[in-house]
Amino acid sequence: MGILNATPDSFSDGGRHLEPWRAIDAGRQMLDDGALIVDVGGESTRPGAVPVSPEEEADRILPVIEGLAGMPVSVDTYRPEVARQALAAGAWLVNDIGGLRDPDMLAAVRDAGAGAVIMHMQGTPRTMQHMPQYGDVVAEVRDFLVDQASASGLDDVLIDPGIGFGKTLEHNLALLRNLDVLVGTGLPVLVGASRKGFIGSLARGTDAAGRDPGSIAVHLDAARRGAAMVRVHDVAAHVQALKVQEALL
Ligand code: HH2
Repeated sequence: MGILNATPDSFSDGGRHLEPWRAIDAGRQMLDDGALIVDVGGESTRPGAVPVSPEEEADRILPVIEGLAGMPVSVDTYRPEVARQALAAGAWLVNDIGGLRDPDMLAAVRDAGAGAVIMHMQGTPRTMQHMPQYGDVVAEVRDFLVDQASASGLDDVLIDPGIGFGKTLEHNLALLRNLDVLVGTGLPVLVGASRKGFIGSLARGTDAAGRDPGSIAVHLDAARRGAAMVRVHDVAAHVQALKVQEALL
């Protein structure tokens, strides 16, 4: 899954794809490079991010989704009204960081006969990194994802532990080291670690632009442990790494 943020302030690609033609070109390039789907977002959800209005979010993403019509596109939104418009404009899948907790979001996905990514998040982007707390992070995340997937009644879902969404470094590592627990649910697992802060913490001081090597390391490991999909900024580098790994297994 290639990440395409039509935002001014995303932590890694903010501002690069704000004009629709740039975003459409970048999305086509990701598909050419081997992405299975392009994930179009119109609001940054990095820690501390301030929400934009639904109108602003829709204005940013709809021209991009329309420009990629007929191609595999998901929409990265937690707002049902934005999801409905994106699905009508041609998106195939809703990537909901809210984990389908909002009944209107579930209705939007159902009405369109679409699929969804159900992601786990503790708190909200504004506050989630203040003091995330769990008893057993792996079991709690698994139970939430399995419950949401089965309550949704949808045929086509992926589950995602939500790396960095209300999680400390130790929580992220526990989820990645124990990915078999999520894979063991039988639901396809998506992992999104691309350029995230915990990679900077492990490789001290590396800024977002320098975190692709660490991102590839995490995603290769996730694929070996059975992840069905990884959500990444640098599609070409990941496709190459995954192909080589596959040949070696
Ligand atoms: N991470 C981000 C956004 N959406 N969706 C899923 N399913 N999984 C993730 O891990 C995930 C996500 C945050 O990353 P990014 O889109 O690169 O940045 P920003 O939120 O600043 O736009």
